[in-house]
Amino acid sequence: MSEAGGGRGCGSSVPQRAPWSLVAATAAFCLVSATSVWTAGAAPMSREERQKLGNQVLEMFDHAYGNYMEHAYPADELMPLTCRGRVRGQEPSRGDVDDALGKFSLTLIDSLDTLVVLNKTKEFEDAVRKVLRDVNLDNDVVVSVFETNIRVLGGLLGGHSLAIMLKEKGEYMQWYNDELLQMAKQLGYKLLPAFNTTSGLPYPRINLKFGIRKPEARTGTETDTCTACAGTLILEFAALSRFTGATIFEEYARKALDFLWEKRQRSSNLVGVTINIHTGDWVRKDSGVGAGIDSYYEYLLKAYVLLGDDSFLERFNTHYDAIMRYISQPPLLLDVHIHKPMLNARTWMDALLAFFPGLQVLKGDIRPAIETHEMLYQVIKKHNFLPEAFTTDFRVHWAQHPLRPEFAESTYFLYKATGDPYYLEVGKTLIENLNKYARVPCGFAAMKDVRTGSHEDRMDSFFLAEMFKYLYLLFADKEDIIFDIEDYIFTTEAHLLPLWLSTTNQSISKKNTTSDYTELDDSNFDWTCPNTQILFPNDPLYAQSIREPLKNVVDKSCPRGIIRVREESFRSGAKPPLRARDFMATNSEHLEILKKMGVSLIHLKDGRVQLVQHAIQAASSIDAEDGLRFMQEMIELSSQQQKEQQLPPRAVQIVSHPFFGRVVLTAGPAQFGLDLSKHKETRGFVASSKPYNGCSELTNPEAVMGKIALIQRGQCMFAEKARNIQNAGAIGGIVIDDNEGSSSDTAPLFQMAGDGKDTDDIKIPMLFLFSKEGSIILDAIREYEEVEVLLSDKAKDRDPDMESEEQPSSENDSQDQSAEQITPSSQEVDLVDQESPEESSLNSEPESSSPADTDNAASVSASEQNSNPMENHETTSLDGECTDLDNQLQEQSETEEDSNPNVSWGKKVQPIDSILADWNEDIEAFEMMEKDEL
Ligand code: DMJ
Repeated sequence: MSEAGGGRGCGSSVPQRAPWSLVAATAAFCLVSATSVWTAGAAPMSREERQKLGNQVLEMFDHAYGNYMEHAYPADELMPLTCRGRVRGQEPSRGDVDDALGKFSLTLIDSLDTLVVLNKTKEFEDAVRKVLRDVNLDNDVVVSVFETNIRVLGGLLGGHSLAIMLKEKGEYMQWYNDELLQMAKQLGYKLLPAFNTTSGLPYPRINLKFGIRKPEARTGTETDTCTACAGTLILEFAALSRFTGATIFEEYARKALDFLWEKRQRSSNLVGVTINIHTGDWVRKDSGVGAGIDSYYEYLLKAYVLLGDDSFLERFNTHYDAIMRYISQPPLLLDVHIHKPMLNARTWMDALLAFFPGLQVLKGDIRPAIETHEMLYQVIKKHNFLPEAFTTDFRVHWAQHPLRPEFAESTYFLYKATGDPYYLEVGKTLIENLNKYARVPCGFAAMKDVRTGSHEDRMDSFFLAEMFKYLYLLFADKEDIIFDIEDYIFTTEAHLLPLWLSTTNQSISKKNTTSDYTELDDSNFDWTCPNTQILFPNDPLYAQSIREPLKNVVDKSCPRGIIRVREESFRSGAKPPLRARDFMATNSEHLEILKKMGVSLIHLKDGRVQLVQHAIQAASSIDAEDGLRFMQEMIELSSQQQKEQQLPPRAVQIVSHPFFGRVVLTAGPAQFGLDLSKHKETRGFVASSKPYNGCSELTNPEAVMGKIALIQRGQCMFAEKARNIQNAGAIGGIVIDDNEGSSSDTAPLFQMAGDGKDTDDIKIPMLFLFSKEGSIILDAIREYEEVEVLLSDKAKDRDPDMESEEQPSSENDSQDQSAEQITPSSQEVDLVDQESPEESSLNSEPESSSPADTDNAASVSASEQNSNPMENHETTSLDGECTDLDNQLQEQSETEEDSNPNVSWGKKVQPIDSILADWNEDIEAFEMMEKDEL
C-alpha cells in the first residue's frame, strides 16, 4: 500500500499530484501498515484460499455478465428469472426504479471497468467496441439525471480511464482514440439542460432526446429532488471537464453543491432528504446517511480527494461532525429531524447506509465504522442479506434486497484499514449467500423477500459495477490486478477515476465556489487522518476488541435501551422519558408524565381513546420535546404494527432439473386450506387442471392425482377451485392470475379469501401466483414436461442434496390435515376471485385523510383495550433480557386472528381498519403541526 506522501489530509501543503493517493484502496492512506502487523485474532486466510475465493468471484461474474450478454444485451438489464432483457416500455412500469433505464445498454456500460479490475482485458476490449458500435444516447426516453450520471457517465469515464491506462501499457486498446470520452461528453451535454434552474440544482429527470420542458420531453414539471440526486455529480462532471477541458460540467456540479451547502440547516448543520429545486426549501426535513442523502456526503469527501479543494473537506467535516453528534448512535445510524436533531425521525434503518462505514474508513474514523459494520453483518447473518430496511431491534421492515453492494464495499475498506482476516470471512459469507440464495440458472436474481427467499425478476446493473469489484479486490493481492488501484478513486457506483485529474485543467476549481471559510479548522484534521499509532496501538486485535461487545447485538436486541441511549445518558440523573411502547393508559404514573409533556388523553364516545399534544401546555420545553417524540413514536409504532400484522408472502420453489430450487416465486396465501406457516411444506409435480379455470368437476383427475394442480384465476370462487382439485386428488393448488403481465414485482400481493361459508373441508394448501410468475412454471412445463415444486412459507435452502433428492411423498399433508384450522386473518383479503388485485392489497400503504384536529395538535387514536399497542411485546425484563420478538409478534397475530373468526362476503372484517383510518388522520395532523412549528 502506498503511503501517499504529501497527502493533504495529513497536513502537508497543497498537493503536487493527488491529494490522497490511496482511495481506491481507501484506508491504505490513513492506516498504512495495518495488514503487515496482523498477528492474532481471526485466523489468517491463506493465499491459496484467497485465490480460491477470488476465482469464485470471477466465475460468478462470468455467470452474471455472460447471461446478460447472451440473453439480454443490448437491453439495459437482464431479467434473470425469465432470462430475457428488460426493455423499458415492454414490461409493466416499476415506477422510479425504471428511470435508470435509458435504452443505452446500461449493464454493459456499468460493467466496463469491472472487466479490467477482474483482469478480463480481452473482454473489456470487446465490450468497448460493442458500446461504440451499438449504444445510442439519443433515445426519446425520460431518465433519472442522478442514475444516468453515476452509472452511464461514470461507466463511460471509468472505461475511458482504464482504456487509456491499458493503451499506455502498450498491449491492449492500441486502437483506442478517446471514443468513450467523446460519448461521455455527448452525454454530459445532454444532461446540462437539467441544471436550468435559478438555484442551480438539477431537475431530477431529463429526456435524453428532447431535454426538459418542451412538450415532447414529457418532463420538467417536477419541483423536488433528493439531496443525493443534486449532490452526487461532482466527481463525474469534474472528471469530464478535466479530461476534456470543457469547464462547464465542473462549474454546474460545483454550483449545485454550493447551493446545498448554503441551504444546510444552520443550527444542526444537517441536510434534509428532499429539496425544492426552485425555492431551496427543504421538502423532507428528516436527515440520515442512507437513502436520499448518502452519496452527497460521499462526494464532498471524495471531491476533496480528487480535486484537492479544501472547501469540500471543510464542508464534509462540518457535516460529519453533525452526523456523529446526532445521527450516529453506535452501532446504529438513525435519521433525525434537521431542525430538532435530538428527535429521531424513524425507528428503522435502510440498507443504503451500509456504505457509511466505508466512508468512515476514508475519513479515518475507524471505530464507529467497525461498530456499524458489525451490526449490519449480524443482520445479514440473520436474514442472509441486508433487507432494504430493518428496525432498531433488527426486525425486517422492508423485506426485499436488490443485491446491493454497499455492505461488500464497506467490508473491503475495513479489511484494507485493519488487515483483520475477519473481514475476509465476512466476504466469504457474502459469496456463499449469493450463490446459495440469489443464483438462478440465468444470472443472479434480486431477493423479493429475504424471509421467504423468493426472487424478483431483476438483476440491477450496480451488481456488476460494484459487487464483483469489491469482492474481487477484497481477496486480491497487489499482483493480481494489472494496474495500481491506489492511483484511482471509486465513484459511488465504483467507477474508477484517476487521481492525476487533481492537477489537470484546474482552472475552474476556484471559480464560482462559495465557501464560508478562508482558513481551515486544523483540528478537524486530527479526525481526518488519524495516526496509525492511535488507531492501532500496536494491537493487532484492535478491530476485534471493538466488535466483541457487539457480538450479540442483534440476537440479544431488545427495543428498550437501544434507541437514544445517548440521549438518556445526556440527561443523567433525570428519569428517562416515557417511551410509546411502554405506555399504559391504566398506569397513573404514565398519565402524569403525559400531562407534563402536554399530552392529553380523550375518551371518545365509541370507546376509543385519543391522544392530543399541545406543546404549549407542557411543563417545560424539554417535556414538550419528549411529548412530541412520544407522539411520533406512537405513530411509528402503529404503522410498524400494521406492517408486522400483514401475512407474509409464501414461496413456490421449483426444485426439479435444471432449477434445483434456484427459482423461488413470490406467492399469495389463501385463507383456507393447509396453512403453510404452521405445517411442513408440500412438494409435488405440477399438472394443469381441466378445465383450466377449475370451476367444475375436473375432467382429468388422473393427471392431477397426487400432484399440485395449476388453475387459472377467474370465473368462480377460489374456494370452489380448491374443492374441485381436491376432489380430483390433487395435493395442492396454484392459482395463476389471468391478468396478463401482472407480477408481484409491480402489484401488491393479496390473500385468497374463502367463499363466506365454512371452508374447513378444504385441506390442501393453495397459493396464488401472478401471471408473470405463473408463466415461469408454465414455460418450464413446456420445456421440461416434469416440473416439481415446493410450496412453503420460506424457500428451502438449496444444497447439492436437492439435486439428487427423490420426489418425496406428500405424507406430511395427510398427517397435518386433521389438525388444520382455518384461521381467517385480519388482513385485507381478496374475497372474490374476479376482483382485481389492486383493490385488495396486502401491502398497500395507508392513504392519508384530512387532518382531524383543527388545533394543529397531534392526535393518536387507539382502541382502549389496546391502548398500549406494544403491550404484548413488552417482555423486557429488568436485567435486560428479551424474549424473541418475532415469536411474540406471531403469537400476537395468532391471538388477533382467533378473536376474529368470521370472514364474510363483501365485508372486510378489519376492526383494525377503522383504527388505521384514525391513525392516518393523526399522522397528517402531526405533520401539519410540525410544519407550523418549523
Ligand atoms: C448504486 O447505484 C450506487 O452505489 C448509489 O450511490 C446508491 N446505491 C446503488 C446500489 O445500491
